[in-house]
Amino acid sequence: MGFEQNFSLKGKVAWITGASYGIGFAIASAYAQAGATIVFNDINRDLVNKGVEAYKQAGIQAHGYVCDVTNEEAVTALVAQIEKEVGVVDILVNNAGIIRRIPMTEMSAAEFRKVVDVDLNAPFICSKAVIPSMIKKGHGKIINICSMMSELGRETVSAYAAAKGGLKMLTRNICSEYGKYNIQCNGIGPGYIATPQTAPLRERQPDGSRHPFDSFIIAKTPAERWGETSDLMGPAVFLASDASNFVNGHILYVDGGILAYIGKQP
Ligand code: NAP
Ligand code: GCO
Repeated sequence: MGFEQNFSLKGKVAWITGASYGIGFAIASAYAQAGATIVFNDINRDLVNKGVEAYKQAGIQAHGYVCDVTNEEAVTALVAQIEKEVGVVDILVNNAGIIRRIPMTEMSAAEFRKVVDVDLNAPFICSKAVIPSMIKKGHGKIINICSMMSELGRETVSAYAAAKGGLKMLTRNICSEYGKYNIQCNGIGPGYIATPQTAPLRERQPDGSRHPFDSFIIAKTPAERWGETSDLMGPAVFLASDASNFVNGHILYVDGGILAYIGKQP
């Protein structure tokens, strides 16, 4: 077999959470092109149906399920259903996530908890649900979608940064606890990517000028551009494939160089 087989996902079942669109959809599309069978979930039937259609338009027969990833009972039942209807999950991507941009002193504890529930507790719940079968099968890949906020803070994103910082350490702990079973758990830390989640940060101003945050990110990024979801596809395939079998507990930042750069002088 050629060296490229190391990057093949043929014969693998990949579950990407919250993947009706956005980053999750792009990663799932890359996995399908690499040969994987795609399973995704989203929070309501309408989103799942739109996602199944979007995958179909891309030539992908994806298996879509309605599931709130914060609900442990529902996730446990979903994994059993996936194993029955599709197969054991070989690759889990904890992608589903939310953000609430609220100054900390104005944020309720309930709002803080909700963000942590989706962005940190859910990856724990989903990982816990798939690991036993990965152990039995003798291999597994778990990829957590972290963030610049796994390393940096900024105004108004206290809950999100706390959750994504915790997700970095959950990644390292799953690596530490399950590496002996040939399970690799790594993270992808996207920079600022053009998706619905960041649309408010890129809105054109009434005078047609760039949003101030948009200009700020361009100045902070050596690549001098926002990332596209397609920028994440290659790194995601690498971390899901045999090519990364000795990479564990690592957060691969796909950020155009933001974390390495002090920022363009005004
Ligand atoms: P997005 O466009 O907001 O998509 C997030 C997806 O997760 C949506 O389909 C959403 O469904 C789903 N979701 C939310 N809560 C859920 C729940 N409880 N159960 C199941 N699904 C749920 O976000 P994105 O920009 O693609 O980001 C995807 C991941 O990358 C997130 O973890 C985000 O934090 C992370 N990330 C994004 C960026 C960026 O710049 N965009 C950078 C770094 C990291 P609904 O539409 O119903 O909410
Ligand atoms: C924000 C953005 C970021 C990105 C991403 C950066 O408000 O600062 O939403 O948090 O989503 O996480 O890596």
